[in-house]
Amino acid sequence: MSSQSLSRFLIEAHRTKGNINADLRLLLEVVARACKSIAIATGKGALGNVLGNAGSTNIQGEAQKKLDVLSNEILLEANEWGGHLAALASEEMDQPHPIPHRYPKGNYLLVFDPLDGSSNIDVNVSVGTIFSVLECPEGVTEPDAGCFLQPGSRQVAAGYTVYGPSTVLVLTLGDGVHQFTLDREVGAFVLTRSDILIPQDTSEFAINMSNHRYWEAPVRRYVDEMLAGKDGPRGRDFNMRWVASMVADVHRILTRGGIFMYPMDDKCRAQGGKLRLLYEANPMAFIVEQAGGAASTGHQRMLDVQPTALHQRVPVILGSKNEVERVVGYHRES
Ligand code: AHM
Ligand code: MG
Repeated sequence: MSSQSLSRFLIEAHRTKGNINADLRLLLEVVARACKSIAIATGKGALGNVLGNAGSTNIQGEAQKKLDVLSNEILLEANEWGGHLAALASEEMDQPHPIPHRYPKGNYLLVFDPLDGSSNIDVNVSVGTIFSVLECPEGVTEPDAGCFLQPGSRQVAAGYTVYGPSTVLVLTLGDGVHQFTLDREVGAFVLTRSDILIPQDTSEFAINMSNHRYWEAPVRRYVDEMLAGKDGPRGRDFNMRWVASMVADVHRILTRGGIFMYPMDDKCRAQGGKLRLLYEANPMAFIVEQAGGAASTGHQRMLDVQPTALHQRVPVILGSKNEVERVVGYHRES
């Protein structure tokens, strides 16, 4: 069977299935092209003088890495002139980036975490890009931050890339989840898995265990029961993994199942959680649900959360459906 490129996949989604239009097709092609450039930059490592801090901080008060800044610029430059976007927003920018007046405007809003897991850059562990596509509210020509405050259920597409041993791009258009692997010789993303399904049950969990004493009772109960293994109420052993790059942890779950949690805890309570709703939690929740999994804050389906701020944070629990439902059940009981 001949291999299918991302371009062909998108053309067929447009022409045959009709689930995207020409503008959305262009948008996704452009994001994928920008991700190829980011893959090249991250791949150069110390040789490209891209490691280390940029010497600046972002709106969240986090020190920006050189690659955070570079990846943000790559995505901005690639996307602002194509005529498919009304505005862009990013983890690395306080406010949305308007489309310069010299370019035509389109109807979509793009929001992204340009380089997720950036604490892993300098130690040569997988990082990635997360993106979400929304429609610009009708009649708005100069979108502000308020235009981005749409629940995740309104996303028209979402995806992420992992810059790991290979570069993969995982995409949903609301019609299943598909994985493309970058063919470095040809310079094209090639379809390598379609209609990905997350197993409903799992024996693997991902959480930053060092926060154990800060967690709330339901999460502590859930994790403690897994740690008790064969001797506890679950009656079997569990395995733990934590990459500290959400993209890599979620990708493992899409590959062999599992549950990922960055729950509410006493350390992040004041800011509402650790991970960001619009460009981390929502795109991943859309992908995970489309792959048959579940995503919740512990109290509410992630995709139903009504955002109130561009850089809003939320507790995140996602992955294999039966395990997510168990944690949500423990929240309900408490
Ligand atoms: P970032 O977007 O600044 O890289 O932060 C998000 C990352 C996630 O990828 C990851 O799950 C989490 O932060 C790791 O947090 P911790 O350092 O507590 O393990
Ligand atoms: Mg991130």
